[in-house]
Amino acid sequence: LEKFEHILTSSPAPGVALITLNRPKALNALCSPLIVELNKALKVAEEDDAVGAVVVTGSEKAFAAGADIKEMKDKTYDEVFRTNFIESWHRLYTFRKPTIAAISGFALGGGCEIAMMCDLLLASPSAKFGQPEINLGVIPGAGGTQRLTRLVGRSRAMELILTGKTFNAEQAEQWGVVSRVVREGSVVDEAVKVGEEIASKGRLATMAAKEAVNAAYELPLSEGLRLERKLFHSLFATADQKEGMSAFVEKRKPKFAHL
Ligand code: CO8
Repeated sequence: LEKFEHILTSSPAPGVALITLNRPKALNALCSPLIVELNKALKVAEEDDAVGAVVVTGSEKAFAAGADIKEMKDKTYDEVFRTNFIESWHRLYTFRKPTIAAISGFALGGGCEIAMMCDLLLASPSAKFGQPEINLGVIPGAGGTQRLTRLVGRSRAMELILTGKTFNAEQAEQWGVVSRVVREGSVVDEAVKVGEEIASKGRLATMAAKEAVNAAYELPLSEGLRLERKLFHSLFATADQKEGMSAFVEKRKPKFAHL
């Protein structure tokens, strides 16, 4: 595994890659070099057949307290436009295997946006979410106005984004931003457990499922249903479909190919 400066990578369980944001002194503020490293780690995980799911986490105190304000402070319009600033963050969303965010502490601004790019979010009771960009004279730039709105609805998203106020883990669960709040101190273990379970399924099926569910946020219903059916049909070309269905009929556990 490659050595990085701003992130840590490990394989805590079979089929699971764990990426830990690791700039403790800056509460994991997302500077450009960190995003470059994150994208490199994702590329490795995408190409590694042994990886079936990726967990992204931060520290107990902060998942990530946003884009690096010190780095952004003096940027000009010319520069952010020319370099398409923030565009490269999107790599996490186009990553093709399932991703799980394990969130403790602050998930603010770009931190909240990075979490929402993951397919499934688990939170500690301590997790604190928000899009405080309005307090800095800007707006969310990595999907906050779009993803948060789709998750929590327009009026609630407007209140959060226009006032910059934060919301807690319980609210995040109630509103459907996270799938579960878990016991304090257990969020990474829980996320790794879910990742391990996902990685034990057929790889092509989990990738197809991810693609189909995320398409529900991109496509009109008739097109989404068509894509789902096409992906469903395509899975009949896989050994995992034969194995999965034979195992059911033979009353045994399936042994999927890419383990
Ligand atoms: N960027 C840079 N440094 C940060 C950030 C950040 N986002 N957040 C915290 N830090 C640093 C602090 O500056 C401090 O460093 P130092 O010790 O050198 O002063 C260190 O981390 C510890 O922070 P605090 O002392 O502030 O810790 P507290 O526990 O008192 O407070 C908070 C924690 C409440 C999280 C506080 O740090 C805070 O409000 N942080 C900023 C949160 C924020 O506004 N985030 C949004 C940033 S903007 C953004 O993400 C936009 C994304 C898309 C941009 C698109 C632009 C085109």
